[in-house]
Amino acid sequence: MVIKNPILRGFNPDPSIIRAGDDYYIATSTFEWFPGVQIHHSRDLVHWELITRPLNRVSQLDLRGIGASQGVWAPCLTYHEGIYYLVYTVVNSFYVKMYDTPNYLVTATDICGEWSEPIFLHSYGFDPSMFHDDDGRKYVVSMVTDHRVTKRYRGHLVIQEYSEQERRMVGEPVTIYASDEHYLEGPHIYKRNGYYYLFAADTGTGEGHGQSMLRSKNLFGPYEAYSGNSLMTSRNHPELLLQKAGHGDLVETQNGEWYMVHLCGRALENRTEKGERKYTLGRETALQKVEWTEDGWLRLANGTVLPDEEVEAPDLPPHPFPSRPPRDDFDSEMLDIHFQSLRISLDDTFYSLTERKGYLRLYGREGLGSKYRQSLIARRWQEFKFTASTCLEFEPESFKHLAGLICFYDTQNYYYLHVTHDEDLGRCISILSAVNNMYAAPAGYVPLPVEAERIWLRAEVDRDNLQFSYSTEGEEAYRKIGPVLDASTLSDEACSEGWFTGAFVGLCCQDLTGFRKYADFDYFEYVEHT
Ligand code: 6LW
Repeated sequence: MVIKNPILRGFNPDPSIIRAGDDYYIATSTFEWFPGVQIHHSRDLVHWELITRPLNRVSQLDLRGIGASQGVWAPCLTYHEGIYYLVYTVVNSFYVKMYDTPNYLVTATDICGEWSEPIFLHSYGFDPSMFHDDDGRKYVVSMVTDHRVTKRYRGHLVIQEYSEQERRMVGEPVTIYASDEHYLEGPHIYKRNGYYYLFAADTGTGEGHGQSMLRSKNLFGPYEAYSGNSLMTSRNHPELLLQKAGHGDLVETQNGEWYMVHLCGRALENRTEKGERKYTLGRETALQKVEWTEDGWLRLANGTVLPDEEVEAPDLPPHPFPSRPPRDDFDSEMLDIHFQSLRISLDDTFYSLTERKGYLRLYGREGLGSKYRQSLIARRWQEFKFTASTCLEFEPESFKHLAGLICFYDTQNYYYLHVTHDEDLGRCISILSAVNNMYAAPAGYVPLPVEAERIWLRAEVDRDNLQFSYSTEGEEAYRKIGPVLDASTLSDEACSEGWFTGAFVGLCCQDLTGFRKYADFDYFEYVEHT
């Protein structure tokens, strides 16, 4: 068996991995998407399945008003004596140097069960990670930012003790790393053969990203850097499939094999004006086999520092999961786990799967620029080539009533094929595009036949091309609407407000009069093409 990278395709950055008995779990960042933190499960490191998102109540996570790519950053999952610990940052501001990065802890005894209310740790930096020392004491290490323009360390990591009994940080934060040359973030600490290892991402999350390692006999340092740093990077290798490799975390199998989970990205050749390649799929997660050297450092098992697309699987029994049908008919009373909502909780204040059996009813709410109460559910783009489609019934009475199929990056960047009403045309169809807040309607407004009850909508994405189609006579009668659109605008590099997530496709409904006009969607289908 081989591990095929990326293992978690589409927007799944900052992976943190644990093993609990024979089960492996990876937590990844979710930013402004709700519920917060994705957890995938595996038993063989080859097959992975999305199983839960722990931050699923507003009392745990209130993202209303939060900016694009803020919210939940870099969770760290650990498992100690039967308890799962999840620490994470909820970023409130980072567009200015004076970051607000409150860090929280939630715990659970069942990874899919109810997670606790959050415990506030501190706001001292981001990328918090919990380390459980042999004596049971717990520490949180984080990446401290510094707003002082003239006196700012590029990399500055601190560690502080956490008292489980008092449910708060205790003692003083101690700087364990400060450097103007090497920028380190995403720190994790492990203990092995008497050494504390500080494992951290270097050089930021772009194509220069890498993974570094330091060690010390003392938890509080001084830490000695590994001469083999970066022990993994795709830097200067634009030909590799897995770009941006870094932000790693380690796991040991039941049989003593070691693997490193890490962030990566797959580039489009289409570049921004600044010359950066674009990543519509956001930052993804890959896995590499690693091995310890005789002198107690770590290297990739392939003998290089370059991440592999195919990696030798561990010696574990295969454990595939059943594949999901591409079409969700909305026959279940539960929304499919792949859907997330924007900032607000996924609840019956804006959708219903029961009011009309077999349909998803979305009540129209705020506009696509709103950071508060949108009626939008969407899933990640996970491959360069896919088709997404839906069929809706909607009777708009005002141009302020809209419903349809959307390709979405953030509140400033999307392509929206929607049904609406126009005073002259009656019910009609249109595309609204937003590219860094520049609006256009590239197909104009096309009237729809009065007798058509159902409208089929389709988006076909092929790398940087997006073509919308629609039909009023069934799935056999699609006709194109609008030009081929530039899908690469929905990428980390092209979006100017936030740049950490990835493109989504989904369904939404707006009633800008405030009276909750609803639309009924019969299904949502997402099919990948290789
Ligand atoms: C993550 C940090 C980073 O917390 O991006 O560029 C942040 N570096 O490690 C969001 O993924």
